[in-house]
Parts: sequence; C-alpha cells; structure tokens
Amino acid sequence: MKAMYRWLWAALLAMALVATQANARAADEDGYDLWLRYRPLTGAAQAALRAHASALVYSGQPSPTAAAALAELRRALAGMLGQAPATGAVAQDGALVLATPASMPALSGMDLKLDALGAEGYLLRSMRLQGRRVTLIAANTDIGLLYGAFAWLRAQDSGAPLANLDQRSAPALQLRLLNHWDNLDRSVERGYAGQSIWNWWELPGIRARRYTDYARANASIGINGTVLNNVNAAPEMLSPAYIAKSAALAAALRPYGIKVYLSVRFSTPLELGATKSADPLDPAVAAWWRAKADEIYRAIPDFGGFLVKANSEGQPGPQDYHRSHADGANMLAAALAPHGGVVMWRAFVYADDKPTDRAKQAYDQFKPEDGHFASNVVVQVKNGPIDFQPREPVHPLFGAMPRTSLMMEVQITKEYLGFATHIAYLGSLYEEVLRSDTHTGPNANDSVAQVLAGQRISGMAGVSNIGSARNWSGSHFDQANWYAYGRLAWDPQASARAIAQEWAAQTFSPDARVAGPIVDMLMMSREAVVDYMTPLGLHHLMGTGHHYGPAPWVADLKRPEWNPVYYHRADHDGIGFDRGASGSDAIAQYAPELARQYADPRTTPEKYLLWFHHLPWTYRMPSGRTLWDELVLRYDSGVAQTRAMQARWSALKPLIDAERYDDVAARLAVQVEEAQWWRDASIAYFQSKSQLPLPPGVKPPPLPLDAYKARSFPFAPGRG
Ligand code: BDP
Repeated sequence: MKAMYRWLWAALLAMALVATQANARAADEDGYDLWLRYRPLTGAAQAALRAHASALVYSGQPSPTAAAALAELRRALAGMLGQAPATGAVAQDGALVLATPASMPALSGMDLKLDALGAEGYLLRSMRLQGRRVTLIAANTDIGLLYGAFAWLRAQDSGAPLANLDQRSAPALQLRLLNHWDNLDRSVERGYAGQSIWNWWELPGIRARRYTDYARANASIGINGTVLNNVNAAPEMLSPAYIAKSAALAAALRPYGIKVYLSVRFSTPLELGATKSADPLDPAVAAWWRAKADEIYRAIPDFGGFLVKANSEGQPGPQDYHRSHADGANMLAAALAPHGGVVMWRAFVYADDKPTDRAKQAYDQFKPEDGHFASNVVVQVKNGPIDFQPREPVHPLFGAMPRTSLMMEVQITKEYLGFATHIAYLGSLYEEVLRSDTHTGPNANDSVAQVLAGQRISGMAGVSNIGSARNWSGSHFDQANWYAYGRLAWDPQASARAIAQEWAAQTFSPDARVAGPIVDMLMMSREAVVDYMTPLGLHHLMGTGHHYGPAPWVADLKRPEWNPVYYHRADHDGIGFDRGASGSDAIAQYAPELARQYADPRTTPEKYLLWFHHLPWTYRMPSGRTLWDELVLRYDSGVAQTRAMQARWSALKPLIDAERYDDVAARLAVQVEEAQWWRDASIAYFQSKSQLPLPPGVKPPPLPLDAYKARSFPFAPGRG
C-alpha cells in the first residue's frame, strides 16, 4: 500500500513537472528583436533590476542622440519591469544617471578620467552622487552615452551584478563599418536574408521604421558607419535622386552615431555622360568628382566617404588609363578632403591577364605603392589573400605597408560557409585572424589586431548579412555573426567565446542550461564547416558562381583562378598548392619569421598545410596517419561535429520558444545533410585522384562521383 502511494505521488509529481515545463516554454519569437529583447523579468531578477533602475536622471535638453539613449533605457526597463521608470534631473537612490561634462558640469571635477574615453568611450560606475547611491553612465559625448546605455543593458541582460559596476571602454578602431552589397533593384550580392533592407524605390519619401531598429541594433554593438550599396556599384548611385535617398537614410541613422558612406564606380562621370574619360589625371574628371562631393555634402553634411572596388573582377579603375591605384584613390581623396571624408580603396584585386598566383596579386600591386596614398585614403584589405574562405592564413599586406593606413574587411554574410542555412559562428574566424601574429610592427610580433589599431585611419569593415528577412539575417544564429563582428570591431582583443556567451544570454536566455549549450554549438560550428568543406588548408572548392556546395572537379571556367582545380591541384601523386620557393613563392610576401615557418611543411600549422604545400598522399602527418587518411577523417569529423550540434539543440527543445526552436532545428537538419554531401562528394572526387582505399571502418560515399558532379543549382541565391 505504502509503495503504491509512493508510486502515485511520484507519478503526480512527474505530471506536474511536465505541465509546468510545458507552460514555461516561452512565447514564440520571430527574431526581429535580435539581442535587444527586453522580455519581462520576474522574482529576484526583477527586484534586483528595480533596485538599480529606480529612475532615469538626465539634466538639460537632450540632443537626438542623448534622447535615443534615454528612450532605449525607457523601452528596456518598461519591457523588463512592466513600467517605464520616472525621469528627472535630480539623483535619487537607485537611479541611473546619464551625464556628459556638458549636461553636468560637476562631472569634470570628479576625477573620472574622462579624457581617456575619447569621443566614443563610456564609463559605468556604481557610486554616490549628491549623497545618493546611483549608477553613473558617463561619457564625453552623447554618442558615448548611447554606447554606455547599451553596455549597461548588456551587463544586465547577461546577468552581471549591477551593484558594483566599474567598467570603462573606448573603441580601439575608428571606423567600424558595415558594407552592404546591396543593389539599387534591391537584390543583394551574396545576400541570403531576403531583399535589401533599403527600399530604394520608396525612399526618400517613405522611411521604414526598420531603419531605426537597424540603427539601434548597430549602435548597441558600436558600429558607427555603413556603406549603403554594393562594391560592384552602379553609376546611378551618385545621381541627384539617389543622393536624396541616401540623405534620408543618413537622417534616420544619424542620432545613433552611424555615418553613411557610398560605394562608387570609378567610371561614374564617364558613364553618366558628364566627362569624356574617367582618367584620374584628367582635370575635367577631377573637377567632376569635386563638384559631386560638394553636392553630396550639401545633402549629407556628415557623409563618411567613398568605398572603391577598382580594377578588380572587371570593374573599371585607374589602370585602364595606365595610372596607379594611388593616382585613382588620391583624386577621389582630394574631392572629399575639404569635407573631412575618407576613401576606402579596396586591395581585393586580381587580373586574368596575370598568370601569377591569385593569392599574391594584392601584395604585388599594393606594396610598391606604400607611402603614395593621400592621408585620407585607407586601403581596405580582406582578412585573407584569396577570398573569405572558411579558413585562410592572414593577408600578407597586414604590417607590410607602414606608410599607408590599412583597414580589414571580413565577410559577415556566409558566401562560402553555407549561406544562411548552416550554423557557422564567425566570431571564431575573426578572433583567429585578429590574434594572428604578423611578425611586424613596433614590437616585431604585432597581432593583426595591434596592426589595425596602430593605423592613422584605423578600422574594420564587415560585409553585411542583413536583409529584409523578419529575423534580419536569414537565420537566428546568423545574428550572432553580426553581433560578434560589431563587438570585435570595438575591441579586437575581445574573446569570441565571451562574445558568444553575451549573445546567447541576450538572444535566448542567461540561464546556463540554455546559454551553455548554445555557446558550445557556436564554438564548435566554424571548425565543423572547415572540416566538412575545406580541411587542412584546402580552399575555394565551392560550386561555380553561386559558391553553394562542393565542386572540387570544376576545371572549365574561363579564368584559371576561378576553377577549384587551380587551388587544390590534386593528382595521382598528391594534393595542395605549392606556395613555397619551388612553387608560386607567395610565402616570400610574409615577414621573414612567418616565411620561415611556412616554408617547411613540418613547421606549417596543420590548418594551413595544403594552402602552402603540395604533398604526396602518403605524407606522414603529426598524427602518424597518411595525409590521405587524415583528410578522409577530417571530412568525417566535420559531419560528426554537425551531428553533435544538432543533438545539443534537440536537448534544448523544452527551453526555447517553438518558433525559433523549429526554425533552427530545420536548418540543422539541412546542415547535417549537406555536411554529409560535402564529405561524400569530396571523398569521391579526391579518391578518384589518389586511387587509395579508405581507412578501415570509413564508409564509402553512397553515390558514384558522376552523380555528385551532375547536380546543378541554377536558382541558388545571392548572385545579386
Ligand atoms: C567575392 C564575391 C563577389 C564580390 C567580390 C568582392 O564572390 O560577389 O563582388 O568578392 O569582394 O567573394 O568584390
């Protein structure tokens, strides 16, 4: 009898638990709110927040930027506490006080070392003010206040204790930009999140509310500029009608500290019929650009400047007139200089009439021009020497042009990492690049982060993954890449894992049972993609044009360096690209220390092995396995890691709202399938070269190679 009662009791308890769990499953979310969700708090969390946000204090008439900071805090507190806090000018216990030396002159006498915060930094400090216990958010400027407000919200959302705050932060880089590859017809080159966020047709009259939410999200992670249009730019971008449209966007973004920049086509005046050439040394051409810059600044007084893709992939440029990159950049720079604008001149150049290794061409062209660029030109260099691959060694130009400002361009959109379908956390990729030692610089071993921070004009650009999709990025997890990019552009020394933790806490929940597994998934995701797509330093093996799926066999494209076979060079004897002295000698472009390391396969990091070396299939790896066996096992490991991510997510089902859970689960199912496809197709192809048996226990690809080759994807997205 007693036993039966006990059983009944246990059964009831279990039912009750299931019921509360079902009730506790959060309400559906569509992802629009990003990491700025401000969902209602309960119990102790609510009481704690209330105690540290009893009122909002600000004196004086707020500028639009200070007003945005106050509005964000009001919105967040109303969301989390159920009611907006009182606003006033007098400190009270538990108040959040926002102040700059201009709004509160007393601040200057308080020994807060505000000077060190510069024009964009902030401090958060729990302290006594006018005898009251308050949290001070202080900055030299209103934009610093806005960044401080978001930092305070981030601290609170991530579950940090609010009682003893003492944080100060200032950005390490000046330009923290998004690059939109958005076309005027609203298509997006390499975009997987719907149409362009910019509704060019309806602008300037109709200004979507989303533009303001875009600005809030960017300001929350410190992004301070945006290039509105594709680097493959249309000349019409500089027509009066489109300048007016850009001006409307600039007005929406301005209160959030975000400047607008434009990509320009080098031949614009010629194509608009205003000049007879686009020669940068033709006075008529230079005069046209000067007048155009004046016109832009009349409409957008704080316009940031131009981004230029010239003499690259068929785009026009100064070399069409036998002029140098510096000639082209300096002519545009002269037009912008009177207004304080900059020219971001891209180093992503390669030409089909040059038989040189594509990885060498940017360095070959730009290094000799070091010191020739005007002071308001910054050369924008991709993170690696080829093109946004899942993994590349760093670009040899970092640290190699001491008399030229260099900034780094990374891709946030995942052109080569599974579009918006696969989970691949790019925080890990950015961190790997930023921490790479260039063996240059004042200390002889500066990391890329240090090299970037030391530039006269410093910055990073991220090719945006934002579109008109309701969840902004096409998938919930891709929001993490936007977030991580912004946080690392602010602090290039920050940790990708810590950023993943912040993002997961804010976007899903600070509860360790939720955030923990999500951080694990993020942190394993990029390596998984590398392993099932391009392990051991392989690169550029993706399908033609769209870059979707495996196509290592492609050999028939017009330009040699568009063909995957150009990059892997697999034959019966071996695999890999010899970039040493016996090959293209790209290694010689690196600092001597690095060049020495990369010259020998034994000292080359395994992750870059086939990037720098062509090796026999029987080459002995440090693991003791042959290169062939190791390669096959890497493919398998990529698939296994993807399955592990899927398992982690499945276990989270009771703790995540159904809408987001289902969307992520569906994408993970596709990712597992496609990881398997990558693995099978790649092994089938490389085995046709190596003619070697698979290691024991490894499953052969289920289909013959021709079946993989036969797949085609004429409607794959992202081709602009
Ligand atoms: C490549 C893209 C191409 C871009 C180019 C660039 O495939 O669509 O136009 O980069 O950065 O990765 O200019």
